[in-house]
Amino acid sequence: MIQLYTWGTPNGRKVSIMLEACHLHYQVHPVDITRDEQYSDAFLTLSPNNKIPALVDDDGPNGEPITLFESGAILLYLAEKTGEFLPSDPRRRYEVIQWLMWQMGGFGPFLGQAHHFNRFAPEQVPYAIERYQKEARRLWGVLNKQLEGRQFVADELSIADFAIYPWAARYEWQRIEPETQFPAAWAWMERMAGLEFVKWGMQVP
Ligand SMILES: N[C@@H](CCC(=O)N[C@@H](CS)C(=O)NCC(=O)O)C(=O)O
Repeated sequence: MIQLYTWGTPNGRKVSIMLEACHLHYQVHPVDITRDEQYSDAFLTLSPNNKIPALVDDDGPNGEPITLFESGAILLYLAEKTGEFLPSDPRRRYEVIQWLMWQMGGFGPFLGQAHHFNRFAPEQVPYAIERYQKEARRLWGVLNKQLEGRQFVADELSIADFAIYPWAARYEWQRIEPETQFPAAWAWMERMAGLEFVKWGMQVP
């Protein structure tokens, strides 16, 4: 059985979308980051970086348990475990991996900063709001361009879509209006939102 330690945030939901997409059985352990539960000693043994998500699979490589943190690593692990949503052809595989890395290194962290300064910072910091707003618009532009004339971020539905979608779905916190500003990305979002396993994954925990 797979144990998922998570909270209702984009990085957690990437993994629940993948688990749902692969029809894997899993138990959800909510880690309430608004109550600092990510700093508990018990959670630290699973996630040394004190962040969700973390995953434990009793049936890991060679049948031995494995514990993982970092959502991108977890997505790659699940894709390799199941043989799904990550093509085996090297060219197509690296196409997916590069967009996964783009999300992990750019679309996630910078939009996270936009969320913080737009919604949660105890004071208005115009420089920071403008800085992350500008970067959010640039990143959305990159995504939109990639999606022009395509169904999915890479050549087929993949872990890259699962990684990017939950961040895109928080567009209001980023002060982005994808329907008018980024129509190709919006069409993809509607496509993603219509998938049953995405609906389920987005409700975890
Ligand atoms: N690079 C990490 C980032 C994880 C991350 O930032 N998780 C956030 C929630 S989306 C978290 O646990 N925040 C709690 C904190 O920062 O204390 C991943 O993708 O797994």
